[in-house]
Amino acid sequence: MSIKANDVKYYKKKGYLIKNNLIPIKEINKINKLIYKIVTVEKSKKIKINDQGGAQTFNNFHFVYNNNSSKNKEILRLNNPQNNHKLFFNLSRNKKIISIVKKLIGGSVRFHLGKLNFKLPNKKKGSEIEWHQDWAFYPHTNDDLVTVGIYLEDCGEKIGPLKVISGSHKLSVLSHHGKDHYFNGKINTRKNKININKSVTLTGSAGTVVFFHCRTIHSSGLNHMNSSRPLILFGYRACDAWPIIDDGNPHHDTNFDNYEKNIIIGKKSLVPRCKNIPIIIPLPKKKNFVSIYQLQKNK
Ligand SMILES: O=C(O)CCC(=O)C(=O)O
Repeated sequence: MSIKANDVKYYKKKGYLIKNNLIPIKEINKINKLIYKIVTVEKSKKIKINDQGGAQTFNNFHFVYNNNSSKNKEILRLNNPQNNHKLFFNLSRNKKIISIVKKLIGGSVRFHLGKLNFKLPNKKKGSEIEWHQDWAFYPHTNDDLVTVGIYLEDCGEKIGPLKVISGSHKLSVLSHHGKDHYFNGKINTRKNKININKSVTLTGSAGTVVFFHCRTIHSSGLNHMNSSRPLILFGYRACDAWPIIDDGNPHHDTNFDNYEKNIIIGKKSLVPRCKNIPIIIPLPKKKNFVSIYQLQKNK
């Protein structure tokens, strides 16, 4: 399955696209079984977690926690699931997803990032995601980058679904810095006159896949249900979109071979395509920054 010209037009206008039931439920069930296994093993380990689980690097596979109790681990995220399990890796290279991504970002595709987010249950504070643009975290030489969200469970209003501001990818790049001038990974929506009452909630059944532009403003609220909400997020970029900073994902300065290995469609090239778009460098960061969850706690 690919997409039609109308879908591409819609994405270019609105900055997002939803494809219902793109991944068959059989495949989703297998992934959920694997997640259950991984999480059960992790929770049974009685080790004290320091600093939310440590910083992300392109080649690790690690958990991010809401607290550091060894008894009741509140898992917020598994970074780089594709690095350790074939099922996740295959999903990150899923033909249907990649053919859509190819059309949305213009022909070449390089894998950028993978994460499995768990939104904690019962309105537990700590896993809301405030309004932000992914672009603010990882500026590139052009903005042909797309984030892909894969729903592993039915995602209704109460489970803390993704919300987007339609058309916001066309706005200027907004400051994600706090009053103290540190990067805090969120937008002051009032100051920037972003009408969040007009946001679109991206609900969908398990197997639904959402695509959004790296500059689309998005967020997700509290989970009112009594189990964690899993969501896989994969990022892809055009092969000639070169990262300006090392964001802890495959990067040419850190490991060039690995950077090249992540090309899915397209040819190797050392020629970045530079687009005249505004960029704000996501620095300085407060010490011990681990994830968006921690960053956004800063005012
Ligand atoms: O987990 C979510 O609901 C959204 C996550 C998100 O926007 C992010 O990790 O950048």
